[in-house]
Amino acid sequence: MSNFNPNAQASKDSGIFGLPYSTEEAKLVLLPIPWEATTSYGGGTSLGPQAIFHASKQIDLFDIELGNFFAAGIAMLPESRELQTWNQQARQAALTVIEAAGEHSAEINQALAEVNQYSEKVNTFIYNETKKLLSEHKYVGLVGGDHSCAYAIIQAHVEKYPDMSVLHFDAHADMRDAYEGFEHSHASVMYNVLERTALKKLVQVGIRDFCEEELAVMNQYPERVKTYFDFHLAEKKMQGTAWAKICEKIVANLSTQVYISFDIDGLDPRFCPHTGTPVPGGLDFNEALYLIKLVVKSGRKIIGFDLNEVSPGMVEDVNNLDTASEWDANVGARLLYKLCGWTLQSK
Ligand SMILES: [Mn+2]
Repeated sequence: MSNFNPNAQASKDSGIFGLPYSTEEAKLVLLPIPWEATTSYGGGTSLGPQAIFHASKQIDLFDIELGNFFAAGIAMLPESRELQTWNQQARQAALTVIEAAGEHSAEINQALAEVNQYSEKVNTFIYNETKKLLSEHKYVGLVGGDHSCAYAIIQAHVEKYPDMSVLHFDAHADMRDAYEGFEHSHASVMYNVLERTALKKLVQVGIRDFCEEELAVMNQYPERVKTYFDFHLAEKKMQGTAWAKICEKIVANLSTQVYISFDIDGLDPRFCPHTGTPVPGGLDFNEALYLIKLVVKSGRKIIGFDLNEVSPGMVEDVNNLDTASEWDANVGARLLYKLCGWTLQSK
């Protein structure tokens, strides 16, 4: 590590972002979760962590806003083989359920129960890993995988930081109760957070795809949930309200400790064309970064985060991505780097 030159090209055996730190040395540890059992539309997000790791090596470490923050140490844990196996097995069972399209038989119910059991196992894995790292005074960032992975890391953080808020970037409200019968569907993650954790405040940004039932859930908790719908944000901007002013209002909802749950599809789909459920509209890359920066500039502390639903598309080998596929991971890696930076910079 003493010979590490941040301006040189990343070496082959380097860690995430080309950094030399071990998990023990790192102040911020990234937890890769290759999980997408309940993905309902486009697949591939279980390859997200590997693709982001691969793409992260091309990033210039110096950051004009954040300086050389990486010196605090950032490392990504290796992917769990066990998780990879669970993902494949649960995915097979989930396809049986999804293809049945709401029909029920003993076989389908059995498959559904199997998926739900695997989801519980994944949640337990994420919860235990997060608890362990938090007890070692590390910051934890989860790299998904589908958005269902966020549930257990949020739960672990709420236990440590009972007054924290969640800032949630997404195209979808994720307020469905057991979507397609899956208790831990990617489309249910914030429903589960509200129903099963003691989180006091959820602030959603960029939401533009949801059903009436989901809106009812959001309205059920007027004090706990504040949603900034994408159409409304876009309208404000078209009418001449500065994004900076809008961000000030959004940030004012947050308590002093902030956890960020970032579904990449909250961005305009041109930044994530292969993500599972893209929706037109959404935030510009720099708008999202400005909002995150303002959280810190307002004196708040980012205490953890997840980045989900980055997908290189259905590729066989993430070490041989074509340019079109690498784009999603490239954006994901750069967003991840900024999330790490603002987390390490905020006091
Ligand atoms: Mn989501």
